[in-house]
Amino acid sequence: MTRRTACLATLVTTALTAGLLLPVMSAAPVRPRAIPPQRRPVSFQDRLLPAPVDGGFRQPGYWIWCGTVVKGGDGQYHHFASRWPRGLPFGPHWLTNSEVVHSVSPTPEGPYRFVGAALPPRGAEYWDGQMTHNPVARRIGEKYVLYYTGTTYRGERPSPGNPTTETSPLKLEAHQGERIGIAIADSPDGPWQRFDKPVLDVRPGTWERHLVSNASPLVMPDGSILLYYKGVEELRKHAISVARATRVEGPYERLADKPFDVGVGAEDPTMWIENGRYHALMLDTDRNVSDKEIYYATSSDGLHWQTEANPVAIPKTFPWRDGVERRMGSTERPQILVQGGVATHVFIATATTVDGQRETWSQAIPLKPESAVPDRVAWWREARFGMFIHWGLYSGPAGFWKGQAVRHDTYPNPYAEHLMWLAQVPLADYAPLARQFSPDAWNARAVAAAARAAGMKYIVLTAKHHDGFAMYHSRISRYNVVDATPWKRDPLAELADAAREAGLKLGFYYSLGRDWENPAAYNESKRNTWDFPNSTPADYAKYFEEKVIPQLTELLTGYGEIGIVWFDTPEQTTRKQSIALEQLVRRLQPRAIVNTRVGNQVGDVEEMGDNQIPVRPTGRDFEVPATMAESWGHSELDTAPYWKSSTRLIRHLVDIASKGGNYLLNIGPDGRGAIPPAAQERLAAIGRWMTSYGESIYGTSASSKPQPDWGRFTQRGDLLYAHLFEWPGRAFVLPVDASFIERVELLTVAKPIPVTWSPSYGAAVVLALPAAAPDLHVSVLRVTLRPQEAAPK
Ligand code: H79
Repeated sequence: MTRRTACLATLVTTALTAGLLLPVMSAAPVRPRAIPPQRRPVSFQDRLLPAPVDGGFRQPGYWIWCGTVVKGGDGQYHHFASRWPRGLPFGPHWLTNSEVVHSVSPTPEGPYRFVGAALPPRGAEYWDGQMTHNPVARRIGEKYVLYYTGTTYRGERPSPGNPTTETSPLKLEAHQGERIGIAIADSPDGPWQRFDKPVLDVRPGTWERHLVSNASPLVMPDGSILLYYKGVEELRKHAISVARATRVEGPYERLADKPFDVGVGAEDPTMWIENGRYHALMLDTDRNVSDKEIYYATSSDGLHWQTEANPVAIPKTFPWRDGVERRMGSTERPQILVQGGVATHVFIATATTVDGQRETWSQAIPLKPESAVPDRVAWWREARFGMFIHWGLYSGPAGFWKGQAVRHDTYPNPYAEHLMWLAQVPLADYAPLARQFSPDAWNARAVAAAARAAGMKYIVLTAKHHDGFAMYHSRISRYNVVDATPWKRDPLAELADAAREAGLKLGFYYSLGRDWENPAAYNESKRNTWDFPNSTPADYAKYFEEKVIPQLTELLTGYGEIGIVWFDTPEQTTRKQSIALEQLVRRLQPRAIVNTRVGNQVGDVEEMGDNQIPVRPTGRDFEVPATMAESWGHSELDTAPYWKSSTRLIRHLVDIASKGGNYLLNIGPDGRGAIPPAAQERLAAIGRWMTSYGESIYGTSASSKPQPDWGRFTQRGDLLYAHLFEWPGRAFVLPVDASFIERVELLTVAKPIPVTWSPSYGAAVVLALPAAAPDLHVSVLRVTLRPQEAAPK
């Protein structure tokens, strides 16, 4: 602490004790401001529009790779790509026989019509005399520029009658000779001026001593050029770095001595500037996050790049305009087309194998602007309140096994849905519970109606809990509610219909890292050791591929639109598996939210710990899953004292909304499928409160006002809601400066009652309130703020 601040601190303390602080603070009253959770960066994948089936560029008889497009002064789109004869195997002949060719189309997406070779072989005596490859076309100032990789070698060019091999001296010579060059023209039709030297050469003795290739220029607003490129130290050891030039011709000077960290093993970047940020697409060569797919990174300075937890930008299966799902064999070499500051298309080098025949081409994928990407969390943020339903084979036993209450060393009243694990019930004894499962009181319509009446906007049902039993009609496991019970009904299907009729969103819960029925579902501490003592960590992948992925596919395709996929207990799940799950959801239900319990920081909304309300806003969208008593599944051990009062539940809802989050409140239907009376009473009480005061919850955000002792604030636009947990009596000091207040009303069951107020000292007003609280649980004051002067955001 400096002396000056130390002095100030003393002054403040003195002022506080003397009751003088308020006038000091009133100097600069702060207008209450809604603080919505930060929107996550737009994921590139959400920008992909369906790809035209006949778009891009292909040419019979040739391998086509690395497409790049620039718009010409003629209004045409000019596409440059590498090609080499199909009569030669793809590799290593891209390295010996590629040449950059030119094609043209009136539209960016093509199909492009072949024009001719732009950079044909010009003789082994030139550095790029035998091969030109990986073009990137840009308009820089008045010139058109092709950045490309070139090489040369002695001897004959291989030909269909005389191919070369991966290990031939010729191939190695061509590989080691790779350098980065430029060609310049006044028009995309050429003629292209080439140079005697590459613009970027190797640096002996460094990480880029073997070769440099695959350049990606980023033209900066000041006209300078950042040139990203790949350096190779030795075979299969490559990295990305960046050089800079103030003129196209160079010199290009390295900005760093070392390659930079792009977070994931990366190759072939394409970089651009959009909406004031740097963007990059690269290839996940190390298969760290994907099956060698294209991923996305952003940067604020072009040098330090960040990726999202799930950075996959262009999955191998992407949407096609004819609606047919195709999985590409390869998707590489992304190149971006930016028009008027907006990325409008991405071009990728694409390969598929059809009937044993490999085909490659340059594919165009149109893009939405970032601003047009809908926020899949919007409805959820508006909803603020949902119903969780824990229901399964454990609901009948309700916390008892063989007549004994099931307890745990440290919990006298543990979760009833963990029965199988807590009592170490062998599968042979647990599975027969299904034969007694005949819940005659289950009524999906009544459940949806109860949720709706409570003011809830979405319902999440346990499709599979830790016991591994599917509460829906699974076709890949007979251990499910339709095939294994006399009841033979699918409650998820019934709830999906009922929710839709009631205007509620549907979600399902899926226990990811625990499955006590599946022998391969390894889990460090919560696995079924009594039936499957020999499972090992390596088994988890088998369980993941053979149960998790197939069941999620069923759940995502068989029940109509899904609002949220609610994963739990990721535990053994690897980052790649978490990403694969999110990718599966994106592909099958692009509008569905994924919670963060998919694991490894992946997901749209942050799932807080069970019954854990954060102390302050988290800065992200979050949800608190919570119980009315102790257990999630119905439990006879949840006796009256365990149940939280309606008042407490309503205050939790308010508290969570005041921090910008959602409340997912659980009910545990019993073995007959009935909602226990204690839960019904609470739902009804919350519903009555929400009917009168719901406007203070739905679509609100946290308020910038500090949390008061007497309750909470929520805010929506110019409406500030003060939730009073304790009724203050007739005079109440509301800590909002008089100059910001237009109107104050007390919300009631009937109608809002105007409240008179008088400016007090400092940034507060004194309200004249009735003597008695208008509401038993939480009373609500609605403060209408004066419309804000046009202020910068
Ligand atoms: O589905 C609900 C829970 O069953 C699940 N998450 C919510 C949404 C959950 N799984 N594990 N946990 C919560 C935490 C595990 C707690 C435990 Fe215990 C503590 C397991 C053993 C000790 C309490 C006491 C539960 C069983 C015994």
